[in-house]
Amino acid sequence: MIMLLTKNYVQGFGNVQGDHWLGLDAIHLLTHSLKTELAIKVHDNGKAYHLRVSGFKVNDASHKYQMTYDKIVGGSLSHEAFEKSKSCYFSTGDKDQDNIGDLNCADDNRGGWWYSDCGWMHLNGPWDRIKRPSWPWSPRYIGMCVFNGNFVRWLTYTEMRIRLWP
Ligand SMILES: [Ca+2]
Repeated sequence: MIMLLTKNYVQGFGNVQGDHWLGLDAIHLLTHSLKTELAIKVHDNGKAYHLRVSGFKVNDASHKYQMTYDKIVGGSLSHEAFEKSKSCYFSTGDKDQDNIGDLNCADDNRGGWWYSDCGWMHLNGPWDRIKRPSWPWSPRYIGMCVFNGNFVRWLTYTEMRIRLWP
């Protein structure tokens, strides 16, 4: 498995026809001076779940690509899972900027994200569940997922879109 590093997440990777990450610098440019809406869509067992967020912003490199927003305005996906990432810095396998001192969540989850702690939401994880015995709340697997405090929703598809606030 490829471990994507900070430079990959900063510059972006993939292509828009398939797996794609726009890049933190580009996301910052799109969001820093305009009010935007972030729309998240995920699939779990063929069923789609959504989240709409107003005022989504990603700060620049000197602020560790900190993510903020005004509020979650709706959607069927766990609000709490996304709220955990508010004001968090972006962590990657080679840059631990999460709030867990003895663990790099991005390394443990095999994907970059605005982690507070390791277990609530990460949309850039592996597509396949990978066995990993160390998580207390999920003793068997890592992979793209959302946790709502009670159960883990394992994802087969994730999408994040940004547009001007309507
Ligand atoms: Ca850490």
